Amino acid sequence: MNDFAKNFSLEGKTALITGASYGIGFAIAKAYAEAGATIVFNDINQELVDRGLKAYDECGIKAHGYVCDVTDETAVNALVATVEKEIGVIDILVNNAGIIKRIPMCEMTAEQFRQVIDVDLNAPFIVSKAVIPSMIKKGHGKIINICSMMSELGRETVSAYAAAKGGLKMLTRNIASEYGEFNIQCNGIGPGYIATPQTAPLREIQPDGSRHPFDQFIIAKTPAARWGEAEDLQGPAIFLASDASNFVNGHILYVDGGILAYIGKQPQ
Ligand code: NAP
Ligand code: GCO
Repeated sequence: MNDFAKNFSLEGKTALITGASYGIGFAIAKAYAEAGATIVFNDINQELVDRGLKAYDECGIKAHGYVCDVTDETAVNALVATVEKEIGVIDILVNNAGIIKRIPMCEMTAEQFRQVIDVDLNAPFIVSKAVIPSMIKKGHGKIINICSMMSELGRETVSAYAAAKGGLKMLTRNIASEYGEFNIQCNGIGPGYIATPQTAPLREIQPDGSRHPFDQFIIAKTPAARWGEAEDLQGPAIFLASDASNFVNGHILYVDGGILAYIGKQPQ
């Protein structure tokens, strides 16, 4: 391997990717394994963890999977202690686990709003807080928060999600500010609209065989003229986990096919 390629290698690193049984987390973990990292992931129940373990195994990856609710601070601390004891200090954390509730704001209960904030914002705080002390002792660490278009933009029905992902952008900058001196880099990835189960309801084929109106809307809003695939996030995720990004801190890397750059199609 030449020096340039070595910069992007994750050989010898241990990576914890939350909620990574499938979807974006799985794609990122798969890339990390291919770059040499040992993969640790968690998910909310045993069924999902088993599904993830099977999927990693089919790719020839020996991943370590655990049941852990990222909103439960006691469970997260126990998970991190187990990983540190049995596998090693977590060098790379990807706060990927997330939920969305698409409900008009005035119809949303405060409890529903809190649930989204809890998983999408409080949990990255809890998991980051659990891994940072050992990163400081080890002398380095990478934290990557999976943000969103909704870290920058609003739209109907996603008030809680936008509030959480906007907050996650600022948590990212704050972790970078507070722990940068310990050689910890905390950055975000802001995926555009990615074809995963989370966005499946926005892509359903209509009873008359036509494409979902939201699907057509996203294609028109995206200069790349397509939905992203989870694999589109692999290169950026490797960059932010590797030595290649050692002086990149508090940055949100939007991987959106150009959505945030685009005012929209001009009227014909
Ligand atoms: P996904 O398909 O819904 O996967 C998220 C994973 O997190 C699921 O396995 C989910 O389990 C798990 N999870 C939920 N709550 C959890 C908890 N409390 N503890 C542990 N695990 C939990 O989502 P995705 O589309 O791959 O998205 C992954 C991340 O990217 C999310 O943070 C999402 O907001 C973000 N994102 C997605 C898109 C997109 O277009 N897809 C774009 C921008 C950002 P369940 O299956 O039980 O829910
Ligand atoms: C929605 C979508 C989005 C995406 C993504 C965009 O309903 O608007 O689910 O929020 O999942 O986060 O970056």
